[in-house]
Amino acid sequence: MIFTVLTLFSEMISALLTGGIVKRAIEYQYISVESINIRDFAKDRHRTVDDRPYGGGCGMVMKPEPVAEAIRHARKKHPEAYTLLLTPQGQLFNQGLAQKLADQPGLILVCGRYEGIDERILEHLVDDELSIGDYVLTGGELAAMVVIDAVTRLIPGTLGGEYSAEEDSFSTGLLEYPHYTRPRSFEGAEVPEVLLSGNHAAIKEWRRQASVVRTLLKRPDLLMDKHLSSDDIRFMTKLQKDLKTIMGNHSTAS
Ligand code: 6GU
Repeated sequence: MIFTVLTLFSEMISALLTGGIVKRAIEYQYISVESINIRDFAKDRHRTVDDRPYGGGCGMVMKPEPVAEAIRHARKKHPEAYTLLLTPQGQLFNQGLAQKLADQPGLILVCGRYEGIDERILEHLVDDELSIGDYVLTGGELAAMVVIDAVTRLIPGTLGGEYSAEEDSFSTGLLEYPHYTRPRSFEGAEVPEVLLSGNHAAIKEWRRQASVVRTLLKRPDLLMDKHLSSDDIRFMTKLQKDLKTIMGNHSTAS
């Protein structure tokens, strides 16, 4: 996967490449990350990249010419790549989208700054717009880093043999089960007995049920359109029954 980031702040992107899985993925050549400075495509003496908005109003707008030139340059180099503009107005990024992007041969990530980019860039030069959440950042660079990180770890091989992305929260549609390591007793809190049992079937069942309970408690919205197995349904029916019993014992009716 070739990531090409078009930005005014290449040094921000460099921070992502200095450690962890992304650094290793570059070393093993699963991915490459190149930053292109949009300012290098400004034509005037002052290398101007922004200007005042037509119609008035506060803030500056990124001029279309340098951005267009930068995108064309990147596309010429990587004709197969999918071009994304990072903007709070874009489609919300999630795990499903990360998976789709991971199947692309390359991504060109265009980072906006100031109040936004001239609208005409959007109409002709990008394939899609992406947002990483309903809040406003000062620029697209952090969003581009989020996309690079989430997509990289889905590329086969990047996580190393010891771990797979298949059990991730969101990949299964459920939150992940809780994890424990040594010591067995930590400040009075014990590791659940079943995890010490060596009974793999029981551990698998416990983890699945823990995932269901966590999702139910923390992110019930995820369960609304999730296909649950018959085991899950049976488990949830039992939970429902237990809850009813408990509630019955604490009835406020009388
Ligand atoms: Cl992609 N850009 C900016 N500037 N703000 C954001 C965002 C992107 N996603 C959420 N907020």
